[in-house]
Amino acid sequence: MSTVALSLGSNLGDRLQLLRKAVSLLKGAGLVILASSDVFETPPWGVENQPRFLNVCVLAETRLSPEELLDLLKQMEDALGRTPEKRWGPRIIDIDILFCDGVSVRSDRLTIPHREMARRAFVLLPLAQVAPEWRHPETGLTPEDMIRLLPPAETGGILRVCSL
Ligand code: A4P
Ligand code: MG
Repeated sequence: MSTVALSLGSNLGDRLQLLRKAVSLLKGAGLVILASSDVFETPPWGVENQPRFLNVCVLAETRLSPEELLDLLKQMEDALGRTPEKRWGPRIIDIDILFCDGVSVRSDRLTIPHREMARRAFVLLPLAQVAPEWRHPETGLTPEDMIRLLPPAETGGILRVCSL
């Protein structure tokens, strides 16, 4: 069994319903959810001219390898109706693998820990709720440490909306 952290985001359609549906699909596929963060509404990062996102993190246990987990997440995104979109553009659902135990993976398809996580408050705030003790295997930093290193503007405008 591995412990994995996933980041889920949506900024199109019924965003809260889509996040809840995605988590129930994860359970249906055999992942055991250990913890879910609150739902945060976050300003769009990367491409600013698009609707605000809802973001959550879940901590889960799985027997899947990181590659099998990625395949499952892609299938789930398709099942929820995701269509190809531009980089960092609007999407009905996006599910990324943040970490998988203390493992580092770097292949054409997969980078674990997620390559952008340290720059993204919309990932780190929910992650700090579900995995406060986790340390990035390359930097040794916890989610809170990474949040403290962000420019203050990055954490502005993020609102806790509700529990998942
Ligand atoms: N990939 C590599 N590593 C991973 C990983 N750890 N987890 C590859 C998941 N996928 C990983 O991803 C592209 C490819 O990355 C995958 O096929 C996989 O092989 P994708 O989900 O198909 O495309 P994408 O999500 O559009 O990737 P992109 O362009 O990197 O977007 P991001 O980085 O996911 O950013 N602002 C806020 N506030 N909240 C958000 O949730 N999300 C994005 C999307 C932009 N701005 C946002 C948010
Ligand atoms: Mg993705």
